[in-house]
Amino acid sequence: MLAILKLGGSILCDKNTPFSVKTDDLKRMSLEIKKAIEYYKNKGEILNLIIVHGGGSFGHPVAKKYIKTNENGEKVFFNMEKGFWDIQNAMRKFNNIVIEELHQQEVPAVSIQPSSFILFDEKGELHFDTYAIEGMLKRNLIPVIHGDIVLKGENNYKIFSGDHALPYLSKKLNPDLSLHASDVDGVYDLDKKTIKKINSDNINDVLKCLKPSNKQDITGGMYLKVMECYNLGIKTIIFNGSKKDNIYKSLIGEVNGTKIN
Ligand code: IP8
Repeated sequence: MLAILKLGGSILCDKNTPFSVKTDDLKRMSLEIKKAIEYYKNKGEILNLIIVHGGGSFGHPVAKKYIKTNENGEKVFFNMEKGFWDIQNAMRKFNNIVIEELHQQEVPAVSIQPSSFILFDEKGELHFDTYAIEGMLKRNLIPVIHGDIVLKGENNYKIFSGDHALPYLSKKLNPDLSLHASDVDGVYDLDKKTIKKINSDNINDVLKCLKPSNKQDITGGMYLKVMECYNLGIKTIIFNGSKKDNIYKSLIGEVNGTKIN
């Protein structure tokens, strides 16, 4: 059983306060992950798991300091001799906190730092070698990869979002479960009801309901989540990871939310 689970930054952090972790929630989610590992073990199966987490109140506020709007109205990075490390460092700290808590619950998590080996080429194509990740999975380690700053093209930079990582890994590794834990019940329609399914029949209507990300985030919020998966043809579910037991339920294939396929 292979699952890829993205823990959105908003369920791990208070986005209004830089460098704040919701420690009780992180503990609960780690316990639920442990419980899912035990569930499969009791059935004589192994849960191979990749965890992806967002930038939360670490990556976003720090990256914002190094982005400005140029004379053509485009958002560009500046002062990256300092900024690359600043963003990398903030995400390393956050990733350490997440992994330490997983280890408190005896989840064998290990770190994957995107800024060291992932990049976008000039055309925006992602270059992401998963050989080490696959080797870790074979050894029953749980790679924990995160949103980060990465290189782009000849001399640019780009934010690599957890919402790039999940669809990319899902396309490449074809998991049994591809899971997006967010702080809402799924994708809402204009009446705030959860849309059960997104597919080619309703994608145009859904697009009218998608709002850009909240003001603290520099990446694309629900729009990026839906479109990255939809465009790559990934079957995934967006669900509320803030609700008790939902992380566990998602890992055993029993959570409610919005299914994309
Ligand atoms: O929260 C953003 O990752 P995301 C990462 O998954 C940084 O979009 C460094 C802001």
